[in-house]
Amino acid sequence: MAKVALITGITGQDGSYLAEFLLAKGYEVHGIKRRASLFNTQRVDHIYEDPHMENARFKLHYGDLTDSSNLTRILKEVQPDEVYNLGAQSHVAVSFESPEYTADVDAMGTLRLLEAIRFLGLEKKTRFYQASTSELYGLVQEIPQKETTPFYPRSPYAVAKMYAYWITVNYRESYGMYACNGILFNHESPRRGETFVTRKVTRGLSNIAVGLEPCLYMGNMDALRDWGHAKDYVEMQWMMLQQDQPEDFVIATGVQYSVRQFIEMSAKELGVTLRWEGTGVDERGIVAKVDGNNAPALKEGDVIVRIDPRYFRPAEVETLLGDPTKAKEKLGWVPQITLQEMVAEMVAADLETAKRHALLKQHGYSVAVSRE
Ligand code: NDP
Ligand code: GDR
Repeated sequence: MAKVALITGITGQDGSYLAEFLLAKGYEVHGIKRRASLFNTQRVDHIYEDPHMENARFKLHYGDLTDSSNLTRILKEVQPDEVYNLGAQSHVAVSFESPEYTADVDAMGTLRLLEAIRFLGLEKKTRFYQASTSELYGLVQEIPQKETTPFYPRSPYAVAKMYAYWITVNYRESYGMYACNGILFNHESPRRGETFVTRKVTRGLSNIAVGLEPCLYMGNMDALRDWGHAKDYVEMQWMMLQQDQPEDFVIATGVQYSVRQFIEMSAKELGVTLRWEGTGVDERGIVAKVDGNNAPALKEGDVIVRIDPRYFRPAEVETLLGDPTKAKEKLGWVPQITLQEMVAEMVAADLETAKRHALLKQHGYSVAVSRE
């Protein structure tokens, strides 16, 4: 019998990679998608199976983490062996704008799922993965951060995720559930949401390179992050549910770069050298010197990155660096994709899209480019 998995957040970056991974392992994969006025399944359309087909192994259910009756109904119907709770309002800056909603989805949503599993008497059958985050470390108390490092959340998102972390531990300890937290550091890919910093940079620079946008507006360029590839990280989400005992793990690369360095790596990939002229809000920004052939619309001296205080956060997480020793030793984990390879993949994908949009624009079609 094929194992059955239920993924919340299946339409997101991680949900799509995890669904692919589980299907390849022979699982029957169920996902919860939100009702939206436009199609929101682009990231999983390539693995979509017609529900009219007999033996379809990929099934989507309408649902929402704010609705416990609906979660209970789906769990009852699916009877999953494994639940991956990836659904969340996952944008840190947005959580300052919508703190109550973020808490409802990210904190209470986790409780609703755990309680539904218990209510249905599935607590001994269903294994539970919680998408915890390096944002829990916030104002860091130790460098690098590991499983025992104290938390100090710095945003409504991180505070909500802290509740989700502890309620997962609590259900494990109270009811003997196989429930665990993956404390994942930032992970990216060409499927990353467009407003997270890496994707904003690769997409923005690609648009500038083909003349669709004049300039990229950024926030804190000095923030330091430990960036890995989402494809590597979803494998670890699965690994955590295959152990004899449930435990929490840090997943990270152990290497740190600044936002500024990420911009420089992306520009190099596009064939553009960058030079700073000042670093303050009103100063000139990052100036391009064109080397390669990929940047036809750029002229030497063009300012392509400016600072916009709108993107500063009320409280910032300045530095994150993970220590993945436990995952390496117990799960045998070694990340496969380097940051350099990931930047190349993201730039190539965004440049192709930018070129397609530029062509449409040339032929009189309107294309919306910058959306924050
Ligand atoms: P995304 O933002 O790409 O995906 C989030 C998913 O959650 C989407 O499918 C979204 O649906 C869904 N969702 C949002 N609100 C609700 C709701 N009310 N009910 C049900 N589903 C909802 O995130 P990632 O894939 O990058 O991250 C996956 C998880 O891992 C998240 O919980 C995130 O907080 C956490 N995380 C991510 C890290 C990263 O670097 N990527 C690092 C550490 C933790 P829709 O498509 O309709 O918006
Ligand atoms: P983060 O990711 O907040 O770490 O949360 P994000 O990519 O949004 O920001 C990383 C750092 O870059 C700085 N920054 C900017 N960020 C954005 N989005 N836009 C900008 O213009 C910009 N300029 C500078 C930020 O201030 C920050 O320091 C992500 C999410 O996926 C969470 O869900 C997840 O839990 C954590 O990673 C680990």
